[in-house]
Amino acid sequence: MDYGPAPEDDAPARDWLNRHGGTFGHFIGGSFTKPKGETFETSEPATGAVLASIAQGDGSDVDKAVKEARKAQKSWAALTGHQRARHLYALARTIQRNARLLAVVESLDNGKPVRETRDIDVPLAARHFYHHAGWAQLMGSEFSDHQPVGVVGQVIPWNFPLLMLAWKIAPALAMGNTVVLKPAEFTPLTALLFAELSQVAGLPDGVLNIVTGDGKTGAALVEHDGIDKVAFTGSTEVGRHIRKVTAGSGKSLTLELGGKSPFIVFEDADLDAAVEGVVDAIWFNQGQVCCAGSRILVQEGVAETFLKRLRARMDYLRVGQPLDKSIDMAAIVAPVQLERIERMVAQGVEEGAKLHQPQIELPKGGCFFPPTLLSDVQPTATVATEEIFGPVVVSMTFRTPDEAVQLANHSRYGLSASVWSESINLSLEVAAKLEAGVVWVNGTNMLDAAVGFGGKRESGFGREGGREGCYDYLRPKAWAKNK
Ligand code: TAP
Repeated sequence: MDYGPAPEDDAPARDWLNRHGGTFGHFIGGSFTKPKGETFETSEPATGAVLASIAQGDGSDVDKAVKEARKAQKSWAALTGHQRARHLYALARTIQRNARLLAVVESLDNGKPVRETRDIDVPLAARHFYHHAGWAQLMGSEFSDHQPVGVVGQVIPWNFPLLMLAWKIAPALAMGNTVVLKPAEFTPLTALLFAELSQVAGLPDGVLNIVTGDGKTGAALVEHDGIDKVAFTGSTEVGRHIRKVTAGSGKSLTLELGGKSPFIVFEDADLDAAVEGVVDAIWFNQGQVCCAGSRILVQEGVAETFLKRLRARMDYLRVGQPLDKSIDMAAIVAPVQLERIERMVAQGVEEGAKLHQPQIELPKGGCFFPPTLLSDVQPTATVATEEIFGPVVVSMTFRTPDEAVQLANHSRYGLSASVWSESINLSLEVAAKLEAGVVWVNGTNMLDAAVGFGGKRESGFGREGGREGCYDYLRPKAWAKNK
């Protein structure tokens, strides 16, 4: 008999889908368009069942959305900071009021555990709007001599659909911009639900527009002449392409891209805490996290003990259905991503890595992959250099702090890093030398709306969160008056 908590009730989410007849158009100028033309299906990664049929946006849909955003921008920017703040507070509060519904829709569409959507994705999304309501009020003082960029085209990935939407929309709106956002093809539902909720919260028409579709829709948005800035989160490959096509266009650009973040364990570290750190670093959201600690670097003297404890811990991880509140990991977002993970793990083994996967039964019929450790990996191996974006961590050893730094920085990415040691001096000394936008000491995945998050090198540029993130949605303007 299973004495675990009852699974989360999915009836309200199913009701919401049914209210829309299982079909969604774009959200343009404050209402949903009638879906016409091409559509695609979004399904549950955990079962393969279809959830809804979604409009595939083309150039003319993007054009309409950009025009609505342009129409709304002047009056949105003309509001006082205080008035805009009230709208952001209303959005935050509306997210909180609908937290359960958002959490379940997100878990169904993305496949991630409802424990995470309920306790992390949704609360952090609300927090982002609350935090940026504060910045909106400071528009006239803190950001004097700056103006809104204008109309922003935003393209987001599937790994944190609602949270990435919040990271994009909250600072853009707070700083007086209007938005056209394209969610990922695999996970459009919470963006559409959020759009509906924005009407409940009283957001003026045209301030937020959502155009659904695949990469072609994203490309049409990025290349549209009517937008003033592109804010993109996704893979380095697509980011590189976007940088090329926007070059010379006058559009501002921020890119939040991939990562291959080091997780450095020194021999004086609290090893049990570090083992729990790995669980959070790589098995949270099935490792589909840009800042996942996917490369363990462990000091030689403790490597054997540490990896033994990690393997033992892995045996207690539970993989199950997203709405089961007792599980640690649920589904991978889509078959194509699952195949990529399987292929890369096979390649890792071919290249000489030692494979450990706990003997656990995976649910049938969906996209599931077990927690995986590849040890004895060479620093140049494909699995040590390429982002896997799945529940797979590789491990290597080092002898000295200098060697740890060298190994950690042996990457084309530079998003995050995590250092585990009981010596604050050693931790800070190493942290200063790491090529990363954010470094965590004795912790991992510590994100806050008040702190600018972003990368260097091929992890992109620009920041999301905090004061720095606001500046990315503004343009400086110098004023001079002749006597
Ligand atoms: P991508 O394949 O790059 O897709 C990201 C978004 O771009 C999707 O909405 C995608 O549409 C769209 N897109 C694809 N081709 C495009 C084009 N030519 N022009 C404009 N838009 C285009 O990434 P993904 O697989 O969804 O997400 C995983 C990646 O995102 C990983 O590399 C991860 O590290 C990165 N990521 C980074 C961060 C930060 S903050 N640095 C956070 C989360 C994720 P479709 O999905 O509909 O094809």
